[in-house]
Amino acid sequence: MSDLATIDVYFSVHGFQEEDVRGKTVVIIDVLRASSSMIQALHNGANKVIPVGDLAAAGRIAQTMEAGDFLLCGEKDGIKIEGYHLGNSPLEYTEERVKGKTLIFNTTNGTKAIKKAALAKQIYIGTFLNMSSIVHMIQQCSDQVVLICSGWRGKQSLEDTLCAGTILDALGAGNQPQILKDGAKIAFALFQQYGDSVMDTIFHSDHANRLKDLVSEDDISFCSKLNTHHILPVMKDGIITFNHD
Ligand code: 3SL
Repeated sequence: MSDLATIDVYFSVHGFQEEDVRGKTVVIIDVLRASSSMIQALHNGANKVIPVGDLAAAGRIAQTMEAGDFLLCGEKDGIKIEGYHLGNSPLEYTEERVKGKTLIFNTTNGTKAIKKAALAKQIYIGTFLNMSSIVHMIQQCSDQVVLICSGWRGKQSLEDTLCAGTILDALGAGNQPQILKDGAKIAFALFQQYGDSVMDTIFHSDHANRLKDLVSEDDISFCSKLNTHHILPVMKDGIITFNHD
């Protein structure tokens, strides 16, 4: 990063205004589970991901495509949306299901955070899964960087903030980087508290508790793994594809 660039962390979709990210490089974090599912889908050969903010937008895009070329994907309150092909479990996004397909993705918080960050110069998708690719990108970046935690319905969430803190720890090689704004200092402090027990902390988070009766525990373990996917999903013109790190 350049000496003048800074890193900040915003804690939920409601925690920033569209203008706050204008011209900046943004990483959208939704550990449970939208970012993790998108990363897994692209890793398994999905052609592209089109994030949308609501049902109507998803329907409009689907109407412009050939049946068989796309999958409608996503959840409302953790549950697969009626009539959709796939929900929001990363474990559903197997090569057999997604290879060569366009995924139209609609989720409660994650895709809304992506859409709200539209004025950013660059938008990347990050989680624990592709942490090293995100860290590498930030190290090369000369822009102001913002890590946007998707949170839950306008509130902060432990797993997203811990993910942001883990990125900051990796950037500082174990020390607090010099260039942090207050939000980033808070995320780094959270990492210092919980960084030694990421999976256990996520299992005891409010979001994991909410999902407990709806999804398999395997989803939570999958999303808590570090550096399993060496890809860097990036959004251009509303479409997410990826570069290999
Ligand atoms: O809010 C979202 O975008 C989802 O990732 C939430 S859930 O894990 O599917 O409940």
